Amino acid sequence: MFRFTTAGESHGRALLAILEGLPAGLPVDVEQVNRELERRQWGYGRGGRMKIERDRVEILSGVRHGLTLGSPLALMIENKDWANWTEVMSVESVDLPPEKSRRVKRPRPGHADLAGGLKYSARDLRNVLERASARETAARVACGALAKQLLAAFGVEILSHVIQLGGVPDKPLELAWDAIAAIPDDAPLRCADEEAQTRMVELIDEKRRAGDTLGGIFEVIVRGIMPGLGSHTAWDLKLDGLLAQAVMSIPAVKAVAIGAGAEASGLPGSEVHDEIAYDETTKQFIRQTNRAGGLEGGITNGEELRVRGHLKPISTLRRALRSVDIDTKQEESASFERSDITAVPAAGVIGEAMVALVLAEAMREKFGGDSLGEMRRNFDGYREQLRGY
Ligand code: EPS
Repeated sequence: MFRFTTAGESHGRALLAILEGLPAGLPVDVEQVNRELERRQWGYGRGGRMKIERDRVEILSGVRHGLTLGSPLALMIENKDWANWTEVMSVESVDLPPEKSRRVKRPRPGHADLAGGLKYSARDLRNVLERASARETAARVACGALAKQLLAAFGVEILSHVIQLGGVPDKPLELAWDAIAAIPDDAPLRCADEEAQTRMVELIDEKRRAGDTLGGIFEVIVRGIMPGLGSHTAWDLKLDGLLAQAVMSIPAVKAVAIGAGAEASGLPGSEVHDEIAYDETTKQFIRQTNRAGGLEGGITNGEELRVRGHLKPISTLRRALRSVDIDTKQEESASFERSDITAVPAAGVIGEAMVALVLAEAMREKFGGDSLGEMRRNFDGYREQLRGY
């Protein structure tokens, strides 16, 4: 079984993850995991916290001499900011005077604060926000980086880019793999259209001055994926459903689309479905278009996988929205300490990780094997089967 779980609070000591189900014998590149963590931290519009953190992973188990053992991997990413929060986030009980307790009692509209407070009977909303914080996604990105390493061993590559931010440009960008792959690492918003990116940066500056925040849309693209992952046979085996759940679970994502997504519902079938042809030389079925985003019937069809995540604006606003004090029940403005203005490029990197984890699970399910060699034999056998179809 391929699965992962994370633990850790935003201002606690560390983030932790356990990842199970990688086959034995997979080479592990720790620096590649660190590069993914760095990519997640990058992006114009992040707040003061990203100046404090320098995320790096420590692998505590499951790897020996650079190769996976087939046993669970335990991962740790320290929170540098913990040094400033040792008392507030102490595991042992401590008596802090009210001015030092940093208790949160004015829930932010849009954040988990109030819903979580009601559910867990938390009178200090910090007990909710510490775990609801998007900081947790650093642990997901570390697991996703390892999933990417497994996928790369089978020729699968994953990228992401920002296709709209705060409504700029009017229509989300539609770009080919090469244009997305050419985005330089230091592009402020991981956007391939320089003119649009400049306008996005200006908009972020404007909203920063106004104490406001912004959302947007990222797209994850996967190339080299084999047809036949996922299944049409049961609702919970459909790969589009599994991807939607994984991407929807990213903080602030309110809609997920595959391929042409929502736009397809407004068009006639003749303008939506990707006509099928056969290439005699490569002996492969081909498509001129990919509005299905690489998935038909919940099964990969061999075309590029394209998944979009639509983010609402960050819910912590400097110009705070109206809320209610949970003690006095009086109107107050929502609490604010510091915040990002936007985090759409970071969400794209998290999207890559979540998509990689879902695909790694689907690959493990289809090709099995306890070692990488055994998995590869199964994979090669299936590829032969496709050639003979
Ligand atoms: C977050 C609030 C900010 C973000 C944080 C997510 O942190 P802080 O409250 O410490 O200023 O920077 O994101 C991260 C720390 C991260 O690593 O992505 C929130 O409330 O969700």
